[in-house]
Amino acid sequence: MDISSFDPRLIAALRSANRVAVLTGAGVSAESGIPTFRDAQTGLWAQFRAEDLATPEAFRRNPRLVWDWYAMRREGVVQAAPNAGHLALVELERQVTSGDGTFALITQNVDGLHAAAGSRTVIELHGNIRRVKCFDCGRIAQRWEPTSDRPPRCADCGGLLRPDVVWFGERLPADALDAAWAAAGACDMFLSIGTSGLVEPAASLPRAALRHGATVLTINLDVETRAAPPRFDIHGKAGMVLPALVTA
Ligand code: BV8
Ligand code: ZN
Repeated sequence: MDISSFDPRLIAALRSANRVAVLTGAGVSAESGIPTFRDAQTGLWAQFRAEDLATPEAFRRNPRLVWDWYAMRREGVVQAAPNAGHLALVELERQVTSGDGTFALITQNVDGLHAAAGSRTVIELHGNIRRVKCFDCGRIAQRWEPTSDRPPRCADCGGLLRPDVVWFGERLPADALDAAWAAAGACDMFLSIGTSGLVEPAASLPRAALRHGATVLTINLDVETRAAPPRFDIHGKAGMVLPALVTA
């Protein structure tokens, strides 16, 4: 993939962009070996839909089942490494902010791979699986002793520990959500990468950017490549398209 693969109007828009906002989803971590939400669950988890396990109701019903699911996912995350897509976004941030440009990286991913790649301004809309917090008092626990108790208990109030992620039906962290809306509302270039756009309120961010006159580029495996400025869609893998685009 090289500069000739891209619509010259898109390259021109990227070059002149001064306020860039990026939204990422599970697709940007797929090439790091982390299954997306759309990917069917495997093994003993095959019988469950991700949406059914990622809820406070599921945790109340069966805390050990939900704790074990997240422990399994956490294992996969800590063994994963950022891929070329993550690294290209670090380079894009460097390019945009080397002048007086602004850059915001908004992610739905709970894997922490953007920060691990070196991205500086990461807005985690749905939390981070590497942290746990108390289901009762909400206190964050960076470390927790893997005891026979699954889930382990809060050292302060004895409540059950849960992953510090946002479950369906739960409110997103206000500061992260406000920062995301502000970035989408002020940007002149919005990139939506590897997200199916099914989960709200994150799915509304590209629309907010479009409403404010931004150019919106979508990179995904379930869109066809097409150009209808200010919208551009590119069918392809983030780890392939992003490095070529940033180089271009
Ligand atoms: C809330 C953390 C309110 C946990 C997650 C309005 C309309 C309808 C419904 C709602 C609405 N407003 C709210 C809702 C309900 C709900 C919702 O949106 N439901 C959906 C299912 C309809 N939203 C909520 O519940 C939110 N909370 O609204 O609270 C409130 C207000 C006041 C008081 C109380 C409450 C909370 C939503 C957050 C839930 N938590 N994650 C965990 O991870 O376990 S969501 C989780 O799923 C992810 O974070 C992500 O957001 C989503 C998965 O989507 P994607 O990341 O896009 O991944 P997906 O697998 O779907 O797609 C991957 C894409 O990548 C595909 O398109 C594929 O083609 C592409 N791809 C694959 N490989 C590659 C690639 N692309 C490029 N390169 C590749 N290599
Ligand atoms: Zn507690």
